[in-house]
Amino acid sequence: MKLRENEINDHNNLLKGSHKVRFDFLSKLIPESESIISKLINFQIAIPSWALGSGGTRFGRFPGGGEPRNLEEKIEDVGLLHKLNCSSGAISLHIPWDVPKDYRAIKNLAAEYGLRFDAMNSNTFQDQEEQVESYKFGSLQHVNKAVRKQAIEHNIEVIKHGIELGSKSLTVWLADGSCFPGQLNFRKAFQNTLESLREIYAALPDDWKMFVEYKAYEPNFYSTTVGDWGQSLLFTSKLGPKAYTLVDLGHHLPNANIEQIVSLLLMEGKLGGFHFNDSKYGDDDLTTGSIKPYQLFLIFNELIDGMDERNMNHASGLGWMIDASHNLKDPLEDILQSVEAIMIAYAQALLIDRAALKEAQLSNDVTSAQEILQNAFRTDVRALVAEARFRSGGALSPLKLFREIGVRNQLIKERGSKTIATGL
Ligand code: RM4
Ligand code: MN
Ligand code: MN
Repeated sequence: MKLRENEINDHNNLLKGSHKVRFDFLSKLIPESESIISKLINFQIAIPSWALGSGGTRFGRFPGGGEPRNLEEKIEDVGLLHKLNCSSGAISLHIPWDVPKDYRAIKNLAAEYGLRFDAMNSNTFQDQEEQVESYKFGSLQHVNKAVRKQAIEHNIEVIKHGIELGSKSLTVWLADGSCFPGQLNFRKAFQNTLESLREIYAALPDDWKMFVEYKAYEPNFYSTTVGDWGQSLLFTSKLGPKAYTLVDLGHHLPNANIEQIVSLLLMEGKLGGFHFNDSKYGDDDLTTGSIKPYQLFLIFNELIDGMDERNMNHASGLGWMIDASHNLKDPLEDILQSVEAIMIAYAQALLIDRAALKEAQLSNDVTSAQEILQNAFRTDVRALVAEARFRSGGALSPLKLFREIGVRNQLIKERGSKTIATGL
């Protein structure tokens, strides 16, 4: 379904008055509000094609109906989100869940919605029907060369799809690891993986990046071959300048200091991409900002600090993506909430008085350092985020409009109540 222009206008006209009161108040308080708004307008977050249907757990799945049945409908859904919030101008595809049949038609469709293709994702964590070798005991790490070869070829295939669509990066997330002590020779697994990644790296076009995503555990529960940022950094450093580490917020052991990881990876010029979500325990893939919004803000603090230090463009310097998949909420509402939380954390981090923070750090004024950060975090910047969206032609309240016009019911009418999107 497509939104009609007047639906956004009518909605905005109703909310404009109260928005203006809040925005005028805030812009008086924040002298740099115009520059923050222009940064917010430029900031785009890619939507993963596998988050548009209801996510399942290993115990069950409760599809909500109207899920996209194919790649075209997935693009349509992201197009709808982008129309509402003007901040989701990219889609990230997972192969083979989303193999494009007609590149030109898919590219045209995406362009119609103002979308570009973000990182391509390979999948060597599941066996496909037509596949000869099994990934049960790993893919790029596998003891059997034929399995490694198949996984390498799959990744090269994914790059080829990406080239056709205009993507510029490949994300490799491996489920490889072991479930029991003694199952794996750690060094051999690392070396096999490195050798395989090198072959994939060799197939990358010059203007592409490879993101190596780490994850502490699951589906393997004793060891993961790319288990943390240190292991990922080891791989990406050995691979070369086009290889970067990707941080997925849910892929750490409990209480890991993710902001410190981000800071050091940026310092080394090796942070490449980001998967936003939130978690209480593990890779919970909950809505971004729903559990630990302060952590999200602290991460953005380090991102801005580290990117500014290297003169990186906030919008294009890293690959920004949501990687969440929900089994209770409407997946589109969930993504709207995630995008909003990311924009809020970004805006708040832009508010930080960096000169004063530096001063406080140099004089070991711990109290002031905390005050400076928390002053920014406790500022309600929602009117700034809404203003940025409004100026781009989006809805003042995307979620409200989504419900007012009954998007889910319309999608169910169009697609049926029993549709199931490819993905997890
Ligand atoms: C993994 C990881 C990857 C994602 C898959 C579906 O846990 O987060 O980024 O591609 O899930
Ligand atoms: Mn991820
Ligand atoms: Mn994950």
